Amino acid sequence: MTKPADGFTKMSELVDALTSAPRDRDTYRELLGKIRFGFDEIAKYCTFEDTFYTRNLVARTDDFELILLCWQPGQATPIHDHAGSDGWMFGVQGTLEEVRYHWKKLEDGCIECTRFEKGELQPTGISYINDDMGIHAIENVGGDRAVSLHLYSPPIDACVYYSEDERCFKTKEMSYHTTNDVR
Ligand code: CSS
Ligand code: FE2
Repeated sequence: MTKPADGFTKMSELVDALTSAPRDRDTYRELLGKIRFGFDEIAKYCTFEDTFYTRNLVARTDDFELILLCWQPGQATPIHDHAGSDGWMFGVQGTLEEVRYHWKKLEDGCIECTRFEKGELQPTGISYINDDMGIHAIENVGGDRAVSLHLYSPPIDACVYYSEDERCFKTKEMSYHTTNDVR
């Protein structure tokens, strides 16, 4: 049985542990699995906008970035990649749907994305993706606001997304709505 003391009861404890850990997939996954804090530790990073989900920086080093994403009902990402990074998503609040896709180039040069998997992220759930596993889109399918904590290693400065209108991939520079590095 895991004792509560084995986990992180403060966001700063998680950040300290990530900062001092080696850049290692299994270690990062294990550390996320030790989150024991609740919404009170997360509330100060939350911002919501009506136009787009928000990306709120919690901590960043050369090895990782930890970001809190806040989603109004119906807000979604386009289909996107993760620029070669490992990406974990920890559910904090609400219900997020993840749809994974394979893609191929058609004879006319356009890109076609085919969905092959659908999942839901609920509070305390953890999902993982990298580019070898596919590209994906996330949507807040619940009736309430949703919040998720994302760990990318290394940090993602730009990613590739799928333009449904033009049926091609485009590059997007990533930005933060708020930065509140706790280190
Ligand atoms: N990659 C998206 C969220 S879905 S993993 C982002 O960081 O904005
Ligand atoms: Fe993603």
